[in-house]
Amino acid sequence: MRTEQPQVIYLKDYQAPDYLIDETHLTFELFEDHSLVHAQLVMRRNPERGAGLPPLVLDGQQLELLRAALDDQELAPGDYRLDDATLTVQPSAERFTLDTSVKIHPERNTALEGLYKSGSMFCTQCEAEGFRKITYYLDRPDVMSRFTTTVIAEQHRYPVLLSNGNPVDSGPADEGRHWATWEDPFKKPAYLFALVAGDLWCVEDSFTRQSGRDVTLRIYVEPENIDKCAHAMASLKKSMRWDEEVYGREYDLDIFMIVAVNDFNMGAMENKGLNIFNSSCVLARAETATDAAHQRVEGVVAHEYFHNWSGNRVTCRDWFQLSLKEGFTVFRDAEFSADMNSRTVKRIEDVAYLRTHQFAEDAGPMAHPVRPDSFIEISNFYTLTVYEKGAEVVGMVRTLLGDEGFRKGSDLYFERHDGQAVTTDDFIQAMEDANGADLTQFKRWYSQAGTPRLAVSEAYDAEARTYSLTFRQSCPATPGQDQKLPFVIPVALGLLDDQGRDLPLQLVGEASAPGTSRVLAVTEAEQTFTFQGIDARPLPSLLRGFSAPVKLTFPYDRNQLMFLMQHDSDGFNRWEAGQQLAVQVLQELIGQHRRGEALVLDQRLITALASVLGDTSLDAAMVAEMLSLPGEAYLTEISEVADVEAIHTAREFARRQIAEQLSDALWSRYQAHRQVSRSTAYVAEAEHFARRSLQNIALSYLMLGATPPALEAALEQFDQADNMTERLTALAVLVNSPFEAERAKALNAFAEHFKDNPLVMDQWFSVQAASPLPGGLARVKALMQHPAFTLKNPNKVRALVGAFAGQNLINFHAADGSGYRFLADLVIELNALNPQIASRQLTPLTRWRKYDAARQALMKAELERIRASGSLSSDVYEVVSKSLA
Ligand code: B3K
Ligand code: ZN
Repeated sequence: MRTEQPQVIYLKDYQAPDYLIDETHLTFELFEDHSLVHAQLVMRRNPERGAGLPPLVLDGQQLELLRAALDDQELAPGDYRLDDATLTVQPSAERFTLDTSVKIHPERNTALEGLYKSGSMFCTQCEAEGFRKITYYLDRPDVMSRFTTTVIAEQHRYPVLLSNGNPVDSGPADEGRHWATWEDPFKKPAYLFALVAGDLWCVEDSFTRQSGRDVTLRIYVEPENIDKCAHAMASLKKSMRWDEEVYGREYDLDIFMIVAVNDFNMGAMENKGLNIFNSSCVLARAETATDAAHQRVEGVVAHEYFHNWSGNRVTCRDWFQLSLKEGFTVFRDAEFSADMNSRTVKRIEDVAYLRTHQFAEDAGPMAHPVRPDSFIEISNFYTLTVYEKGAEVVGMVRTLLGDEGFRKGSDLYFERHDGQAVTTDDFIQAMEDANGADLTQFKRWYSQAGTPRLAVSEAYDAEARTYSLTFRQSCPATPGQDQKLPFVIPVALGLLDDQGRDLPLQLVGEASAPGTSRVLAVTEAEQTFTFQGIDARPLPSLLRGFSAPVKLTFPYDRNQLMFLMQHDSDGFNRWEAGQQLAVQVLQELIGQHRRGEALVLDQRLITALASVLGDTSLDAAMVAEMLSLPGEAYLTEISEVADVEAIHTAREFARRQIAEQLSDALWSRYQAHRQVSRSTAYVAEAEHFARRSLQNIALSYLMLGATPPALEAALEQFDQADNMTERLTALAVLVNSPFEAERAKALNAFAEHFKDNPLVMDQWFSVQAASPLPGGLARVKALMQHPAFTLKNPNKVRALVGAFAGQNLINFHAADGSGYRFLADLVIELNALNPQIASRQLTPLTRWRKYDAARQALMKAELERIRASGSLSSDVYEVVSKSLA
């Protein structure tokens, strides 16, 4: 907590460290009311920083210093300087050993950063700057050291003692205690340090590497969860194989461990050899986890595992380079998921998420480049821009260089920088060097914030048989960046003839057509490409596979969009055409509502969806995606000023129309799929996900009619389903229905059955918090009193508060400002408990510029109230002050 103006840290001020730490020897003595940390650091002057011995300034926060010694000489208080963030000592030789002992209080640590307790277990979270809450250190990623760690704790309470690397030795100690020593042979920055002590069971398996050596794999969980680890273990083995096959990357230790903890600020953490996971990203079995949860477990296990190379073996020089590891690793895990499941569906999900949430971030007060140039609190920069847009940037590099060129580049990158802490420039340099390419202009994607617009127009010349596309790019101003230079925008495209066939694409001046789908690199503010040999005006299919994170516009009419929906050879663009059609139709309805007119739905949307629904040759998951109308949050993002009520009313109206008019087709799809579900055991694989997703979206539509048969179907599915995917959707449709008695009964039955499973109770909270029925805030407030709810558990906060403010737009944006007041109160309370979670929950209020004047005033007033509420964490301070700037 601080009250004075916090410091801004700039990339341009980066300097290499004055000292290096070759070896780090740690001993932890864990007790119930405190813990002791003894550190021995074998250090030397950094030769890069020249001669002389400047003072050594170590990071350290919330530590009680018990002793310090330099080369075995005890230091007296006059020999060092101590403040609330640093310990300064004066070395007298180029090489020296520093010993410190500190007392800390993991048992009181509610921020869940550093060493803390989750339930009865000790665990750590050090990224980005949590290690300084464990011991005095050079807590920066360019200081890499070899660690040995000894943990001493009571044997009975903490039979399992873990740290990074390989186990070296263990044994009993006095007073019912025991110890274990771990040694990590790879040097690493402190943010990758981990320690776990607890009463844990583990599932063990092994993996044989390409080179033939076996790795032991262990997943540690609390005993009651031992039956929920199989999916994560299978995912881990698939990830290990995939990284060998696709990137040539082998695992490097003899053991790889995952530990599941209930109290965790994010999804998981890639600590070397000892990944610590939010239990929501490990535990999965049919009865308790949805298909989405299964896919998330697979994706997060892969993500953290892939970090072993993209993040750990090659790490970041400083935190401005965060996307070096995160963007690249998200790109890698998305490709893995695409290979394991349906590639097109994975792309649709990722793009829908990016366009809804990252585009909103890029248009708001916290907008920043993929490589930010300044921050106050680095925890605030684990953003959609660094992660998801960062992944898009890596994806564009691959699109521009081709698969083979990209692999050559990644091989060079890993080989050249193994064991180093590097920058995004180094990544691009390796890509350039391996391919003889020049990506100088491309690098603007790392330095310029904001979502580029790309307006496309066409011209057909019948006589010359040429067809031209003109691209005009621009990028709106973002905080600190008024003017932007042109980006390199790879546009994958095709041209369709009147039968929907792809035409050969031969640019004027080319001797032949390289193919029927190709990538044009738009590099100028305005640029025209002309194709030759085009016999009739074609229909362009632009930005196939969403080849760049831009807002592309082309003046399609609705008939053309329907044509693309049916014929585009690119599956992603078929979906995209459907979304654009739906957006046009919904915007028309929004206009009608605002003008007080009766709502009239363009029947072409029904026709288009009818043909999708009737096409049994289409992948069921694609049908489900195409039946999903753009969400309220996306409609908000693309509005100049979002009219919350109009958006909600228009979308609900369209959904009801679809439900009514396509009722027969929805019923027949629903029944056929439910029948298969009834007679098939649960399998966590793509084609089963697909079947259940279509079944569930059909049920959601059917239940809008609130007819007795729909109610009966929902109740049957709720009672009889053998898996959470079907049961939870049935619960959700009941919760959103007018059938009060059945709703209450289902909620009670569900809570009674799953009361001992916190992750399932999170789902129970979320379904209710997201319900658009009137009275949302009162329901959320009542649920906060439920015995299963606590503000101390981040999953609970996300399940209830996050779902309400992020997904229940009609209730959260209540015109009286009650939703805003509630959120601000909560942020003020969380600020003292867990600053990272407090700051995350603030996001919806930062979007105030999107709303009408009355709501803007209410939202700003709440931000101001938070600002004035007293001692703000740097996390909350940064977001509030930038939002009000
Ligand atoms: N690297 C961690 C994120 C740490 C966040 C710290 N506030 C998880 C991940 O991206 O894999
Ligand atoms: Zn990551």
